[in-house]
Amino acid sequence: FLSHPQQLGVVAVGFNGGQMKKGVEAAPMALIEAGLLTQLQEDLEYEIHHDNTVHYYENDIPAEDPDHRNMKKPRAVSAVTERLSSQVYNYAKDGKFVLTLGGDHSIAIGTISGTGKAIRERLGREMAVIWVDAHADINVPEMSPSGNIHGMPMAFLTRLAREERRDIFGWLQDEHIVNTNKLVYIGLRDVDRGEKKLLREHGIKAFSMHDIDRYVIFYLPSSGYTGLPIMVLVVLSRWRSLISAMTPPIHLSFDVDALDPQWAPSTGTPVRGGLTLREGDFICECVHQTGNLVAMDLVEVNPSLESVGAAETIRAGCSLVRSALGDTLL
Ligand code: EXY
Ligand code: MN
Ligand code: MN
Ligand code: MN
Repeated sequence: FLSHPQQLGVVAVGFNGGQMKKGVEAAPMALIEAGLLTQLQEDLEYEIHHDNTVHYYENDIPAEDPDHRNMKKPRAVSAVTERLSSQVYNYAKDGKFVLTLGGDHSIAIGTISGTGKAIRERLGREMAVIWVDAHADINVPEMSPSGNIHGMPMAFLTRLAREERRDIFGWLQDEHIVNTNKLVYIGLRDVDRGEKKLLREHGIKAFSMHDIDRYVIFYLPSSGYTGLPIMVLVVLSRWRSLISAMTPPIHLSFDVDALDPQWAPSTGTPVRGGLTLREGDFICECVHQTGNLVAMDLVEVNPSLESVGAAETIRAGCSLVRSALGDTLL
């Protein structure tokens, strides 16, 4: 039993520069106004540390930011994620769980580098990343079809992409980096050709929608749907005490577009054929139950797209976060 409340550091990141659509910067405020932090505090009894600010990082964004190696707004994304990395690090180094509300997915360069560094220092361990997304976001700049950096964060975080210039991700050091054998994808269904090649060459684990369908069908009880998509996580949660010593600390990076547009229509790059909200929540619950979750990002909610679906998308986002923070049982 926990005798003291769990400490939760919250970072609200109103950043949209990793892609071209306006509106994703409004997500943190929308999620907070929907009551997310109140729910975490009152229902789940977290002690919340938050500066009551949505960060837009205006002072970090350079006036001149020409494309570099096919990347759009490289200096802006680099400067914002560098700042965010130390914000996240400052919470994680004290052992707080870090919840980051984005923003587009480029911000994961900041969040994951920050927790990765803190976990190395505090526990002497390499952290694992569970990346739940329709997309792999592992394009090396030169092979990106769009030049949008939200499609590249895992490339920089694993060093499959590298850049020496300090103002364009050259600030990423060894202590920030994620080992490709500590990365697992869930929900993939829109992966570029070059990305598929990288996943194969580096043996990166991925549960595509095909795998989710296969496990669900395989475990579908005769009386209706309960959903057991992620066998590995279920196994981990069953033998938690046995395995948790072997399981690394986990950073969960959840892109709301992993959900089917039916549940999360208000997002910049929706792809049909995705997770149901229940499957998304179930993944989050299982990750929570490992006992090893140290941080979560929720990204790519864009309340200005698909106005009818915005409230629904925000509610889905709140539900995913609550699930990851332990809102499982009665
Ligand atoms: N793979 C495509 C690209 O790199 O342009 C699409 C990326 C969309 C990324 C969204 C946030 O997950
Ligand atoms: Mn993404
Ligand atoms: Mn995505
Ligand atoms: Mn718990």
